[in-house]
Amino acid sequence: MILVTGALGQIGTELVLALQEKHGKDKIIASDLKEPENYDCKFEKCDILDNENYERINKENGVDTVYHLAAILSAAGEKNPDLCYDVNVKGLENVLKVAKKYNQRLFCPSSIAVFGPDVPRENTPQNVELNPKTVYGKTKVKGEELCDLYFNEHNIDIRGIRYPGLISWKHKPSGGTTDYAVEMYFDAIEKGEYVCFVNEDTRLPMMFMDDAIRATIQLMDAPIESLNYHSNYNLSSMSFSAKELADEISSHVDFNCIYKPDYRQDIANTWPISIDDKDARSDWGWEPKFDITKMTEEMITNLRRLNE
Ligand code: NAD
Ligand code: AKB
Repeated sequence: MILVTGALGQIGTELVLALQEKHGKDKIIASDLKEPENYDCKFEKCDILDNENYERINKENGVDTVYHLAAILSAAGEKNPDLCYDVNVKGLENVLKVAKKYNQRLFCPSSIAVFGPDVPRENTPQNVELNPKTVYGKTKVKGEELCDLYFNEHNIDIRGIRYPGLISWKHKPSGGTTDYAVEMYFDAIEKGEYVCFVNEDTRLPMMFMDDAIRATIQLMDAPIESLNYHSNYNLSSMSFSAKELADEISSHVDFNCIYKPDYRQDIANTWPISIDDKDARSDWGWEPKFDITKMTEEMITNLRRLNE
């Protein structure tokens, strides 16, 4: 059985569907803090900090693989650092202990937030000193370290990707810094106007969700002998400024983008502009399929359909 924690979030919403398609609906259990209504998957309500309940769910269901997505993202983390540390570090420790006890395979995502402002911001390499400025980034570095420890000392098969900002239409994200790129699409369609919380020159690494889900499954399917890294693969697809994205959306929709940077600008300023992902490409054959043009066509088509 496969368990997905944080299943109701931006990635979980789409990963559960993809895993259901690959393995069959009865093989997937979704889990999150609150039980949703009319949810089309076996569901277990669980706070990741409640280790007794978390272990019970794993034991009772014979879980052998976990996709651990429960987390607090960067903007929410700056507002509530204690919660961010608890969920992202203590929560992960619970997941790792259970993975060790039941010999599970584990997917645990990291983020471009592990990088700080002192690394090369263009084509940021896989191996650089990690010195993030945000609470979220620090918890993600700690997460990578814990995963490495469990891989090396306890022989647990753990894999993970440093996702860039993910753009999707099935779930509107909240709590992240890269959310502006998603919100811009939603508000362009729904309101014809978007107030963007970073300035127009802000350029960050981004990826369409379909590519991110494909990469996740591809990494989990890769033979372990081919992997030179485990919980921390750099992954890249596209980079654009907020203004370039607004221009691209404007070629489909008549909308007005206003730039009013807030505290999230400071977070964005410390992150890379683009990422060098040559190890993911050579170790497990990663190649993105979506660029900004193709992604925008998909986003606009689907959001228009949902708003009809
Ligand atoms: P999200 O915020 O959309 O979803 C996280 C989910 O975790 C939410 O549904 C939330 O209810 C749940 N959660 C929070 N606290 C919990 C707790 N105590 N117990 C159980 N569940 C809890 O996040 P996401 O975008 O889906 O991100 C998933 C993972 O991917 C995270 O580790 C995140 O750091 C990483 N990531 C995401 C992005 C992105 O752009 N979406 C980029 C880089 C890395
Ligand atoms: C965030 O902005 O916090 C996430 C991330 C890049 O980790 N989307």
